[in-house]
Amino acid sequence: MFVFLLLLLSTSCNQKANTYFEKKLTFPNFVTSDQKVKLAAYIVPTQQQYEWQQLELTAFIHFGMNTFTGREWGDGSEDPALFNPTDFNAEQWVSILQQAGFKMIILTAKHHDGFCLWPTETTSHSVAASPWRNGQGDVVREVKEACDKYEMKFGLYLSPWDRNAATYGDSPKYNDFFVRQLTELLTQYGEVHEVWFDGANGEGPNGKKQEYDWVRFYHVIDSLQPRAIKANMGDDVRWVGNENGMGRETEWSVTPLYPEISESIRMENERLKISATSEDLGSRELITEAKTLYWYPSEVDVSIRPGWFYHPEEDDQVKSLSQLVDIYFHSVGMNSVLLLNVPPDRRGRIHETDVALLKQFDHYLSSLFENELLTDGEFEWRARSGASREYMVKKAETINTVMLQEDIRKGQRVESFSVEGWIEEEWITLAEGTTIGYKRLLRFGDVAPERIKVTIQGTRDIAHIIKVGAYYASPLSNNQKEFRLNEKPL
Ligand code: FUL
Repeated sequence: MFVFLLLLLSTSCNQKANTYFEKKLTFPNFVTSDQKVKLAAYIVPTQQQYEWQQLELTAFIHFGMNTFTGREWGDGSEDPALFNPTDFNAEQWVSILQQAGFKMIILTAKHHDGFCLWPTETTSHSVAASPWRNGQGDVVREVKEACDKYEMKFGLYLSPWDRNAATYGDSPKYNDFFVRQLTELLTQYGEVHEVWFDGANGEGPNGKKQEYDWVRFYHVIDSLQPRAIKANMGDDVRWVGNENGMGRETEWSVTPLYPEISESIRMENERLKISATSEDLGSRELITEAKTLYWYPSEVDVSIRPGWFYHPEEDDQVKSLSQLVDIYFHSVGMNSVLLLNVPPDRRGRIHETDVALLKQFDHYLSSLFENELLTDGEFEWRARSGASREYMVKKAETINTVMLQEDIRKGQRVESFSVEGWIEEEWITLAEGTTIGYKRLLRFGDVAPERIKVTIQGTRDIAHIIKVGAYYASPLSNNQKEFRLNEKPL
């Protein structure tokens, strides 16, 4: 690898260098700060991470014991007899989400209460002990079969924190138990495209804290489902840092952040003062301090309702179309994948209100982006710092939205850019930004320029811009319900 590094470092900006580092690069000791920044531009996603990024819209399904108890976090003492959907229909979930443009579904196979949605052999606290389908049901299987039928990808959320398991807190024993659960899920249901671990870690019944064996969990996934993306506490996809649907203005997929699966990584994150919620995860200053960089892109998880689980009293608090569209612009439009939670109700169906909203959401986005208003934004532009390029707007068309995309297979490089419009014989700034990455969407007031000009003001090496688009987004009423959590974007 050192030979590649030397070659790359000796290649000046105007020569073609095509040495890339997939997912991870540890710097040798001799590199300068500038060289580190240049090397960061050559870190690229794995094929699986690249395919995952292109999904753009993925759906979370929180369904389980909490659906029937009305809670968000069960304590594990719930009677399995409570789990009894009256009209369970996984095909309804999958078909609705597929028609709304979602490409993957991630199901909570087990939440913190420990109740398993599949008939596991590891515990009696599962659907097998419930009255649903006379104890013969398997939610995981029905969802997976529906996903296969509708050509949707399928992912699993398996909570490491388990408030029912007697061994929780007895670290080696619980880790064995968790590995058995993981093994069942990864061997009995065909291909699993994403495994989502959250980091919640509570006390065990005996007061002991559970030490998860993350390295072993990763190994189990890598050996049983080598193509699966490991998310959140996994090392392929990181949590954006909030649950409001808000990505960062500056969102780097190349970062020194790594999930804290060992003491040495915990110490390195501490040395760099970074965590999933940090505002800066990829600046030049941070790269200069870093020893290792990763391709570790962001996933924005947010619920369509106030809670993650369905509660009938929240039927009138489903997000509005304008809130959902804002979330789309702040997630997919900010170099992230959106993971939108749509929790089925006690019947085991997605509620009519949510269905109607998903249809409107799809309709809005399709009509927005199907109508491309530039004539010539579809070819690769290799841009150096300071380079500009003009694009023709279709005659007499009004625009208020711009899309920019880098070819991330050649790294994420752009640090700052601007978009101007030629209006009444002068260039007017329409939008400015920092990172682009896989996709950047910008909104501005209605204008009808003859052409637009994109300037790449700063880039870490030649930027590969593969798409510039312009669109007209029809106005959405702002007079809608407030966000439940209205913290500012990071
Ligand atoms: C969190 C959990 O505690 C919530 O209940 C929910 O599942 C969310 C997606 O992750 O860590």
